[in-house]
Amino acid sequence: MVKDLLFSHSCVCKDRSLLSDKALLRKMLENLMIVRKFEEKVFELFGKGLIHGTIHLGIGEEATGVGTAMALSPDDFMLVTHRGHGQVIGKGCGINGMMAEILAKRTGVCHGRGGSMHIADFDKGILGANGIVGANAPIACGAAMTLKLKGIKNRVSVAFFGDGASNQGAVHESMNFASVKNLPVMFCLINNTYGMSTHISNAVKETDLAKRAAGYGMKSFECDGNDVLAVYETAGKARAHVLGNGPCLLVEHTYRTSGHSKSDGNLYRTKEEIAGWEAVNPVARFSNFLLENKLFTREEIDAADNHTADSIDKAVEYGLSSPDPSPDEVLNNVFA
Ligand SMILES: Cc1ncc(C[n+]2csc(CCOP(=O)(O)OP(=O)(O)O)c2C)c(N)n1
Ligand SMILES: [Mg+2]
Repeated sequence: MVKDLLFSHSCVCKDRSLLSDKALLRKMLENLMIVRKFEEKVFELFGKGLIHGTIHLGIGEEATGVGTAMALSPDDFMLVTHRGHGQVIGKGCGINGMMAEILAKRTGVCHGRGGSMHIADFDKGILGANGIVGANAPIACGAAMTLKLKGIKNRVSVAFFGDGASNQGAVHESMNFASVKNLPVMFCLINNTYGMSTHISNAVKETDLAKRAAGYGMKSFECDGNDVLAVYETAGKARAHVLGNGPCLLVEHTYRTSGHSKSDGNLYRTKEEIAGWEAVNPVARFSNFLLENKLFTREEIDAADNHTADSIDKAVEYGLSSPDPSPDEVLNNVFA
């Protein structure tokens, strides 16, 4: 069912009342545009040798991070993936601090210590990203355990992880543990069908990953991860389920049109496959939906485009003009 929807050029909105919330729609549109432009800029800066370490871009997957994070409460905890720029921007992490972080500057959101793959912003409930795929899941359980032990009933802890990570033992153990202890964890599986160059069909016999939830006594939710409205609505339902009933698995189907990491010869997939998905990219799809349904005018879409381009330019200016961390501070904020 989800696969049929994936090649739609528009979006599906079941709760029509969302469509009268123009501020929400504008925020979704701007967040999608910001994530796309932010990552394109990071790619450019990387090519100029201005970024050290590595980067993982989620071009094509913008709706997963934005739609899910926007469906959360500001107080919810979130553990993000190595491909997490969109997830943290959706939760409200400022792009100036993110750009400075990626450029390893003192003004970065982690004081230049973490870079692209380790962005954390505790004030926004973002407990960090992880270079160990799948390690988010047990940490999300720990955060959920804190909520449970403190008797906090209106917050959830979200673990983002990929289809590749979903095969890690730690992820299976976390789903089992969360279920046994009835912890408020939303397991958010971003299924882009590849773990590096390995297609999902070469990694698991049963590729319908939502079925796994049953093995842990959990409910599963699924959505078209290239449709920001579908993601937002489904993540909202999943969150409500967690608050009322305990953990669940949410599977979001998407595709990264960018390479796996800083270098990727794309030898494991065809140009046609990539182009097919580029044609249904989440930013264009949502813009088209807003236009077709006369929710936004062409001028309003263009204004959002200009405004977001401007904010990216300012973030780059902020990052590049920020000071490097001082060698005297090298041991500050380092715990291990
Ligand atoms: C424990 C561990 N094993 C292997 C790696 C190397 N690695 C980095 S990203 C990645 C693929 C992860 O695939 P998936 O979870 O589907 O996320 P995606 O990259 O598709 O977003 C792998 C194997 C790692 N970082 N950590
Ligand atoms: Mg993957």
